Amino acid sequence: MDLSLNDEQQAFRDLARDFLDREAVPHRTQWDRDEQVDLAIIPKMAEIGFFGLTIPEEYGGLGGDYLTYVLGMEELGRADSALRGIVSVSNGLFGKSVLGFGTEEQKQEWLPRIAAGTALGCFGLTEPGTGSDAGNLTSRARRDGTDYVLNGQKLFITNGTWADVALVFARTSDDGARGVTAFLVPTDAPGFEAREIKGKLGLRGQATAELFLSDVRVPESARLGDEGQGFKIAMTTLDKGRVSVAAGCVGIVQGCLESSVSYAKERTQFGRPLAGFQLVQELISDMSVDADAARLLVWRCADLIDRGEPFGVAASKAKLFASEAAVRAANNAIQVYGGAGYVDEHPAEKYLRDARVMTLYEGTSQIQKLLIGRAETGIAAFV
Ligand code: COS
Repeated sequence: MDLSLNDEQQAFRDLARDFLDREAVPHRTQWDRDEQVDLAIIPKMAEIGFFGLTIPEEYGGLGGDYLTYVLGMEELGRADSALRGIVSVSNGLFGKSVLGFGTEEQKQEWLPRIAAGTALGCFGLTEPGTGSDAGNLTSRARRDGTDYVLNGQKLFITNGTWADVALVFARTSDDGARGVTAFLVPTDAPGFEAREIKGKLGLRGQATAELFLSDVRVPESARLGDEGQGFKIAMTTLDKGRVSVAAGCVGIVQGCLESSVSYAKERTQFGRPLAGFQLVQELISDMSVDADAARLLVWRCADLIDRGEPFGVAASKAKLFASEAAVRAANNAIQVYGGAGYVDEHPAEKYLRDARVMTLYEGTSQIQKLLIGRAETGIAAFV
């Protein structure tokens, strides 16, 4: 595998970093305090191409390779994970599901708007009663003539209150994971309601919502894939989503490293810069190794995806390692900053609060370990 970036990949990474350093980094603390990013950044991010990464040019996207996508996610994670989440869910979880499983009409209807950032998508899988046990979801879709009528509740849905369209997974039969079907539900459909969840530990700038579906009627043409194919669609999409989360975590580790180095060189104690103390260098060295190791695991996934090879287990490894590394690095960054790191004037505490959910969502660390263990042994352990 060639680890050097080509000119286009390098140019996109530079463009993304430059843009985010100007448009996001100076505002992220205030957005976090406000519990909402300034939505004016969405069209600006779309102009850079964030929402069209991996969407083919024929649907208005950049049509870039997956390595370019993960470079973008890393830069977003370094700047503000709330922004990374908005993009990863709209372009990633929603867009990739439509691209992978949609009809030509569904692709034409949604992908150009997703790529342009004029529509946001969300991914309605998790429910109050089913997080890790996604195959057991209880939302229902009942056939009524040529329509489906959806009822149920979804929880922790990123973009939920901002989205124009929700990919909703609902049960069309009682056959476990095989009874789940996916639907593209416009969020202005009668009976659809989204309520924002406030008071999160991190990712405060993004809208995380609870969705309520009460007799929401959609036509058959809103069904994504076949009846009973929903769980596979969710799992296939989450495999890629986990790469995206992992890439964002690489950005968190990188951000922790850069800010810790800079603070440790500035701040003096006992008559010398913190950076001159061996125990501080140890903290920094651990971040540096974690950044490289996590990035290599993520780039391997991108390489497998770009070559059309299976990548699910590699994605679990990348997500497991990078998310745990992000928590470690952010915790160490606070240690470098000392008391100053406990206050949001410096980025370390936000990195820690944002990192914490990375070991939970899109499959907990425990679920990743089960998937890796299952692949190594060939035995599906009892979850
Ligand atoms: N890609 C494609 N198909 C997949 C798949 C994948 N990654 N993983 C599972 N499937 C298919 C299986 O092949 C199986 O198909 P068949 O019924 O045709 O054999 C079906 O889906 C059921 O798979 P499995 O038996 O492995 O399902 P389990 O109920 O054992 O669930 C876990 C496996 C627990 C690993 C799965 O539910 C999971 O990943 N949970 C975490 C969900 C999650 O990430 N939630 C957070 C969402 S935040 S947006």
